[in-house]
Amino acid sequence: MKRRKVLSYLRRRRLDTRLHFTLIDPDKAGPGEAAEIARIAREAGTDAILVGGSLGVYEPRLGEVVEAAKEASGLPVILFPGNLNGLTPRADAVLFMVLLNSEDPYYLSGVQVQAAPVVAAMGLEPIPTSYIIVGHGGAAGFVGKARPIPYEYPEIVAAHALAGAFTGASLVYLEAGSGAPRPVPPEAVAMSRRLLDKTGFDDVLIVVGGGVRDPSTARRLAEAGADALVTGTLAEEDPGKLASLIEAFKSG
Ligand code: 1GP
Repeated sequence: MKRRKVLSYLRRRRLDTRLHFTLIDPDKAGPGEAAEIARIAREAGTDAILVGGSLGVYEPRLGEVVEAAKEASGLPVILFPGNLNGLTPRADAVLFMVLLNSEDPYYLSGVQVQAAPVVAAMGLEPIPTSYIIVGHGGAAGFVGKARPIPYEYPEIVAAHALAGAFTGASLVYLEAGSGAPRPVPPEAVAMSRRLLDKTGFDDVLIVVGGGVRDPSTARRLAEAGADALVTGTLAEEDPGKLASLIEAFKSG
């Protein structure tokens, strides 16, 4: 494994454009659907495919979904695991996450200790990621026993983002939860961006996801300073709408 190959790709690409990631949940899409979503997403301008979910992820189906998405898109496939069962050697990298506002030590250090030797043995590139659950939180928030940060407290989100960066994260992922009725507020993104830049952590990528379904929301998040947007539900339900969403985010 070449160290940090996928992270370097993301950082390099970010110099030219904001990034878009398409999330495929193997509990909802099999290899055939994954290939179709990945192909459309690639044409729509997505930069990488995330594969993962909170429940119902198992081998060999996970590996088959990863393989199908990779083949159809030619893009890096990055695992987005809810637990140890979300790992497969067939991916390029893994978001190696600490769920920063979990109340359960398992999601703060327990699962990482279990996963680290497996990630190493699989030859997966770990991308150090602080995962921060905001507002609704979705299944990820519930399963990860998070204490979601209320939508009304952008300064608490920003404090988490800083703490993530100061403890070594390359990515800070602000998550409202898949299918959330409200996305992460742009104010929370803007405040995180401001503090990261002010403290010299301007190379930390802010990833935002959960409940973003329309171009104007995507544009507001871009204007607030998000580096990457993750789209899952829309990609599964209405992939034809990805192109305008991605265009709005990247030009915002
Ligand atoms: C979920 O942030 C992602 O982890 C994507 O959310 O399914 O709402 O696009 P959506």
